[in-house]
Amino acid sequence: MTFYINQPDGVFPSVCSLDCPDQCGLLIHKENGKIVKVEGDPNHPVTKGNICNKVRNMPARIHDENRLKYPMKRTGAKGEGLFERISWEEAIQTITSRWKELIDSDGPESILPYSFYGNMGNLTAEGMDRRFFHRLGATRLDRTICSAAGGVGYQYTMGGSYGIDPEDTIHSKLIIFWGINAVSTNMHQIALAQQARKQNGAKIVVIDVHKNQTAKFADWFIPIIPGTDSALALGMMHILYKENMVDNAFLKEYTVGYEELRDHVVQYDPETVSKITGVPVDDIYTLARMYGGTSPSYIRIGNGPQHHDNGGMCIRTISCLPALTGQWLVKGGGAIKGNSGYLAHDAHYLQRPDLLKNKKTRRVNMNRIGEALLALDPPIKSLYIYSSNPAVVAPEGNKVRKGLLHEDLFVVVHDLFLTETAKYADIILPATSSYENTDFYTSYWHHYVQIQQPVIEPCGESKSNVDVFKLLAKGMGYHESAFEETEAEMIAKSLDYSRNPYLEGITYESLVEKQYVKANMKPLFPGRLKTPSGKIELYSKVMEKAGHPPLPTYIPLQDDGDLPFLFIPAPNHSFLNSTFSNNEKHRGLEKEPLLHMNVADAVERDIQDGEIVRVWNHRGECELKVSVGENVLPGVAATQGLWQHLDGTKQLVNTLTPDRLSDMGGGAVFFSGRVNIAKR
Ligand SMILES: Nc1nc2c(c(=O)[nH]1)N[C@H]1C(S)=C(S)[C@@H](COP(=O)(O)OP(=O)(O)OC[C@H]3O[C@@H](n4cnc5c(=O)[nH]c(N)nc54)[C@H](O)[C@@H]3O)O[C@H]1N2
Ligand SMILES: Nc1nc2c(c(=O)[nH]1)N[C@H]1C(S)=C(S)[C@@H](COP(=O)(O)OP(=O)(O)OC[C@H]3O[C@@H](n4cnc5c(=O)[nH]c(N)nc54)[C@H](O)[C@@H]3O)O[C@H]1N2
Ligand code: SF4
Ligand SMILES: [Mo]
Repeated sequence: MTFYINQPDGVFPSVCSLDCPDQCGLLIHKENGKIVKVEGDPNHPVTKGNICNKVRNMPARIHDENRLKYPMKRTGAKGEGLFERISWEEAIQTITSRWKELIDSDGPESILPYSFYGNMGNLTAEGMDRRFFHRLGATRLDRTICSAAGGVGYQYTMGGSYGIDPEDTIHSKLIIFWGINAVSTNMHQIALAQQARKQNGAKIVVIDVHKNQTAKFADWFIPIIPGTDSALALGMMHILYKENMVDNAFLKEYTVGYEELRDHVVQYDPETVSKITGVPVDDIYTLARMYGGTSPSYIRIGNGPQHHDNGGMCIRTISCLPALTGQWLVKGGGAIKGNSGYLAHDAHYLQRPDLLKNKKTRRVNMNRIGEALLALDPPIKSLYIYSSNPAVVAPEGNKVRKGLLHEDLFVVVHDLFLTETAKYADIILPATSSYENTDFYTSYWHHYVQIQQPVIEPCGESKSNVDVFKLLAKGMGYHESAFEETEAEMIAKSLDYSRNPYLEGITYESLVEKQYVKANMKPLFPGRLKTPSGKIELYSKVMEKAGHPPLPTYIPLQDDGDLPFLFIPAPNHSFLNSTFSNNEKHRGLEKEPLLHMNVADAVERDIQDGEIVRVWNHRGECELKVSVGENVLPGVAATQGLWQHLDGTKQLVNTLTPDRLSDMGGGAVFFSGRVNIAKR
């Protein structure tokens, strides 16, 4: 396995580790032991040699002089950002002795891990770490910040994270990008759509609250009032039933509740839906008739609509549409919300929840991390943060940062950089980049499993998540063999998972040999879904039991006060969440965050294009440069990018976002907050 590392020069296959659906195949060019160029691997069947600009500029990040190179301990006041170098021995000794004391005095649940998918490698993101914290008996973290609400909503309809094969979407004749900024966030779906456009004359429709790059790529952009998408989908269903554009044979064979749904959607007539969504009545008819009359039609369901109070129900509702027109039986027809179900590996083996020994340890929802640090009783006394940057990405940012400053909280941060979060650490540990590790990757969009073998030596004294948790286990005196396994063993055993037939034949050896191996795909239909009925559940008894309306329904957003704007702080093109926002090169590409507002709102407030405005609510305040125009509807303010704090700037958008939980899955509601805007 040290094969690539041992060659100082060459070109080596790799995989992009970022939390991005495309999970590109890469070629890493190495000279004198350093990465000098990253390009797409033309042999990757889906990504085909094309990669985004942010990863083309990855060498600047990997060899950035600001990479953390050795462990450090805090020397100044909490949050001041003053640290001095220590050895790994001292770091591990400090952490484990503090944890042993805490376990004696307050119990293991006084310790909380906090992580997300800064590196999507399965061993890195949810392997040795989970084993370690299960063994310790720490408070458990519900990792809900990204797609929890939509995941649950989609599951109610479809039984799990199963959509169509994106490679089939070149056959589509209508492609709807619904609340996804795919030009920035799923660029190979755009490439496939472009191919469909060329070869089949496919029409591309974008439904969004912001006329962003994806909206500009569309043949038809439909602006919608935030949080109202389920009403639009229900209005489409109303017309599909009324005008006999539904596929009755499919509904009968493969769904439950299609008759109840027909009666239920009578109330969502286009006039009513237009008032809710802001979409003109004629456009609702045109969209429904286009959808009902075009085959294959494909909906790429994004993360935007589910980052709302009603996000779960919204995705549950949109995901009913392809069933109405029987599109699941057509190659290139159907939908993708996520596809992770196909590549599910043996999580029980990898994460070892049995090490908890049936202890019912408490759970903290990561979207409430600020609240948990400030108010949980008994309190959290130590927080171990890795592969995530909560001081920037978590909602109610002021609460989060106040919580991190607590004198009694012992904070450890493991990262590649001194992030906004790391500034609050008592101990900082340096992390390797994915190019320095062994791991395996399973895309949540395409159907390929991929392997990463280390290409370069670790930067300075940095260590992978797997290695750090092995050291911590040793320091804690844990002797289970789970903490001894090699990466190769862990990959092999995770993939040896007979409960998922799609993985059959995919082994560690086949990955080493081929780099990319496709799941054994077969179409979803004909077949049995993992819903209780085995069919698409247009009517869901499980939802009813959980207290939700059993049929798709429009539920308005929660009351967030009466400030005039709904605030939509989405990701941007050149960063990956907050990753890259601390790298010179990428900041330069992005220049600065803009706040888009409608010209009517700007005129009313005497705000000029290009000036810096104050954006605030009861949670906090930001200052952003305004872009006045028609990119958003009146009453909407959109910005992009999770910028780190720079001295003298107020650009931490999550200062303004609510930490309420969505209707399903305990998801985040980044886009359901209200703000006011005024001249500075
Ligand atoms: N370049 C880049 N790529 C990324 C990321 C990144 O930060 N940068 N992040 C990665 C991650 S972790 C994720 S989860 C994905 C997310 O990528 P996407 O699925 O694209 O999700 P978002 O960017 O959160 O939001 C998508 C769109 O939803 C719109 N939106 C907000 N509210 C509503 C609404 O109520 N209705 C409708 N119709 N639209 C709405 C926003 O304007 C935005 O254009 O991207 C991944 N890829
Ligand atoms: N306002 C607003 N907020 C949002 C969103 C939004 O749309 N709007 N999107 C949300 C979504 S969808 C998501 S997924 C979250 C993402 O939020 P995060 O999970 O915090 O993602 P990043 O900001 O990319 O931070 C990842 C961190 O992990 C570090 N890292 C990378 N690889 C490794 C490794 O191998 N080991 C260790 N120890 N560290 C590593 C990186 O250097 C980086 O600092 O943000 C959420 N926050
Ligand atoms: S961030 Fe996404 S598009 Fe860019 S290289 Fe990685 S997987 Fe590909
Ligand atoms: Mo995400």
